[in-house]
This record gives sequence, C-alpha cells and structure tokens, in this order.
Amino acid sequence: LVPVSTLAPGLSVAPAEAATAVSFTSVVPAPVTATPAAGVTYAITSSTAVHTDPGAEAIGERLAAQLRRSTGYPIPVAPAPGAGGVSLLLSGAPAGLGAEGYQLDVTAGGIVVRADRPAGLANGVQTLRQLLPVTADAPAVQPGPWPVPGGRIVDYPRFGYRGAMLDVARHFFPVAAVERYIDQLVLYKINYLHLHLSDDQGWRIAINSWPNLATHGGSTAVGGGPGGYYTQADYREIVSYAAARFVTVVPEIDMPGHTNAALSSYAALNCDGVAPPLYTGTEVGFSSLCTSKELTYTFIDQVMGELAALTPGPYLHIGGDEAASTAPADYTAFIDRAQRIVAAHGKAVIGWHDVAKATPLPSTVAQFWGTTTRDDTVKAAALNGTKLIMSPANRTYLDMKYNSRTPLGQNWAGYIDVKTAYGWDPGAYLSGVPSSAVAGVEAPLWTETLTTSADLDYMAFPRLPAIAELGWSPYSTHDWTAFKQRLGAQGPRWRVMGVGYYHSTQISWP
Ligand code: TNX
Repeated sequence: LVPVSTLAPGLSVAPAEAATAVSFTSVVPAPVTATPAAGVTYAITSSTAVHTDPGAEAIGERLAAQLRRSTGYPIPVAPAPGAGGVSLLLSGAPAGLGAEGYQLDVTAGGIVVRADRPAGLANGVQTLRQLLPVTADAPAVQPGPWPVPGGRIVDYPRFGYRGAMLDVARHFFPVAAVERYIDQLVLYKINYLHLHLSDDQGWRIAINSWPNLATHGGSTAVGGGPGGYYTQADYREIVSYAAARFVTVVPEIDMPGHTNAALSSYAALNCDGVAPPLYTGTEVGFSSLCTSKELTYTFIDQVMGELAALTPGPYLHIGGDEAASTAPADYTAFIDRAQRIVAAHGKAVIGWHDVAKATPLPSTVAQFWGTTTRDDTVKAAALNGTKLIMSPANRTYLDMKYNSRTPLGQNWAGYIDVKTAYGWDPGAYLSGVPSSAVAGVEAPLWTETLTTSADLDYMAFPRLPAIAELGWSPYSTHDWTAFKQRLGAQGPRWRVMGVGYYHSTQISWP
C-alpha cells in the first residue's frame, strides 16, 4: 500500500498490533468453503521460502516483498517444487475453480495455493494475507511469531465483475492515490477499476487529437482547485499497475451530458459555436454534446479510439446518465451511434442504466444506479439479454454519508451504514430480473466532497469490503451477524496499513 502519510499529512498509524494468530474463518469476502484443521498451524520463519510455478513468479515476488517488509526475514523466491514454505502452483487444482478460483492448504508442513490461472493464485495469496497476524501487513519490521492457522479453503467468485469506481473528474487524484486505492481493492478481490475520467468539472486524460480537453478542460475541479489530468504515460502506468494485480481498468468518458469541460475546451463542439466557461459547482444535467453536429461523432470516434488503444480490457464506459439537456429522441440516437463507434474500436460498451432507453448492442452492459427495486426499462433490457452491473445508489454509493453526522459525502440517495450496504442480494434485487442477467456489482465513489486519500479511506472503509463480499461470496454465506464479526476483524489490519476507516457503531472493532 502506498503509505497515506505521503498523501495525507497528519494521518497517523495506530500503535502496533500484537502478532497474534487469527481465526481460519475470518476471511473477507467469505470463501465458498473454509475447513479448519484443529490444532494445526504453520509458522513463517526466517527460513521460509516462496516456491513458484512458471507464470506465478511475479505473484510470489509481491507476497515475498510484503513478508520481508513486516517480518524482516529474507523470504527468497525460487522455482517450485520446494519443501515447506509457501508454494504457488498452477497445477493440481480441483476442477471447477474457474479463472479466478483457488485452493489453499495450510498444514504443519507448509502452505500450498493451487489454481488454474495466475489470477486465482493472486486471490489465494490475498486470502493467505488475511490468515497471517495483522502485523504481517505492516509497512515496517514487526516482532513475530507468524503463525498461520491450518485448514483448507476452496474458493471462487459468485460474479465475474466485481468493481469499484473512482470519480477523478470532480476532484483529481494523482497516480499514487489511484494505485493506493488499487492496493486496497485487491485485498477484497475486486477485479475491475472504473475510472470516471470526465465530467462537467474536469477532463482528466490527455487526448492527443484534442489537446485542449486536458490542458483547458482539466484545469479546475469542484470548488475551483487546480484540477489535473493524466498524461497517456500516467494512464498506462495505472493500467499496468492494475493489470499486475489482476485488476482491469474501465475508462469512462461520460456523454452526451456531464460534458461541460469538453464543451468549454472546444467552441466547435457546441451547437451555438460558443464555448461555455469552466464549471466548478455541483449541479448536474445542464450540459450536452451537440447531437446534431457531425463533428460530435468525429470527436467521440477519436477520443474513444485513443482510449481503446490505451485499454487492454474489454470495456469502454460511455456514461449516458442524467442527460437532462438532451432531447429524448436525440439521446437514444446518440447512444446508439456511440455504441457503434465503440464497437468499431473493438470494445464493448458499459453505460449507466439510462442507456437501456436506447437499443443496447448485445455486448452492451448497463450499470444500474437507481434507488428503487423496480425499473421496467432496465428489466425489459435484461430480459432481452442486456447484462447488468448492480450499483444501486442507496446501497453501493460510497459517497453517501453513513448518517446525518458524517462530515463528508452527500445524502441524496439516503444514509448508508454498513448494514444497509451489506443487506441486499445483487442477484435478486431488481424485480423481474433473473440473477443470470447480473454480471456483478460495483461500488462507485463520487468525489464532489472528497479531495484526499484520507477522505477516500473514510468513505470506502468499511463499506467497500461489504460490496466486495456481495460480489464474491455465495449468497448462502450471507449473514449479517457473521459478517460484522469478520469485518470487525479487518479493523486492526486497516490500522496497521494506515487506512483511516470510519468506526461504524454497527461493528464492534477489536
Ligand atoms: C449521480 S449516479 C451521478 C453523479 C454524481 C452522483 C453523486 C450517476 C450515474 N450520476 O454525477 O456524482 O450522483 O452521488
């Protein structure tokens, strides 16, 4: 984790936790099966090595680096097979784990993680981290011992899409802050990072064919700060940092609404040919690309073309929400054309669920952000084959306040404490929509009121792990009483890592 101290001066890390053994059944998100072996323990010692199959070396190196930092042991990484220590193996996994599943065995003789694919091993390593004493996640050497409780975990995700969104448009977050958030996401097996790269208040990615977007459109933020933008090299760095951790970046350019920063950057994009001033307020629904101008589609084609070239992942997000200044017929025609443009660049579209009013391509995914459990347009699209990402605003919006006393955030979708964030089933939430239509979940973090990594920590934790668990764990494990205990056990880990979480009174924090 990038230390918060370099990002948010003034935030201090609590005193060291004791290196005590943790319970085998305390993992978040809850695994498919976890079978403790009573009385069995393996301890990491100064002679522990990590043994990796070909293709698992980088995962082994990252695990070893963390263990070296906190234990002070040498923890060499060597090719498998090797006796004892930690083995990361790409063979011998049981059938049915899929691309992201793993089996983890902790015996007195050593720790073995098996998976079919590197992504599965990486998930298994995250589980292993949670089985170590919390001090193993510390950024500096701690006293041992380093016991790991014995048993077997067999685990794989319920949904293939488990996302988090960060709004870097309302306030800009530098590369280091995004990478710090990625480090936090992977702790809970989130595998997509959606970056909201443009909005009325800022354009945050350099586009070579339209340079003013970043230099002018990126020059401010909500409240009038200096803003900022990613160069394409910055952006590639984020994408590769994420990819190394098996996180796929989904870039969003919001259109046709939420486009004041673009319209301010190029007068020709406006129907009347006049560029509006930059905007630093927080109203929504007042801007629209000019859907009747051919230049608008040249613009989208070139912007999405450059983004597609920067994006190894399958999706480009076209926004599509709150287009209150676009006539309904213009909106649907625009979205249909935007979908074809994205498809021509070899990518599938994700759009906020408003795009269901148009004609979704078979590959288009709609992201539900409503506050009710009934939406006939979304339901009809789902029954017609459109896959959904579930981000109900009154459950998953990490920018909503926990309660009326929360100093940050908004409350238009209500207050969301942990129990509300956790207490729903993404596969059975929307009336008439079968779970087979649900690709997964995503927790958006809008940043009208958030400016630092410490602010992100406070709003994302402890709710982000709740949403992550809804995306990963079988619904048969869903149980508030058990969850709040497991979640509480994460608190000491966050303190050790320097994550400034909200101490929700719904949880008893050890
Ligand atoms: C609604 S949700 C928005 C965003 C705001 C957010 C604040 C959605 C698709 N649009 O523009 O930032 O509420 O909570």
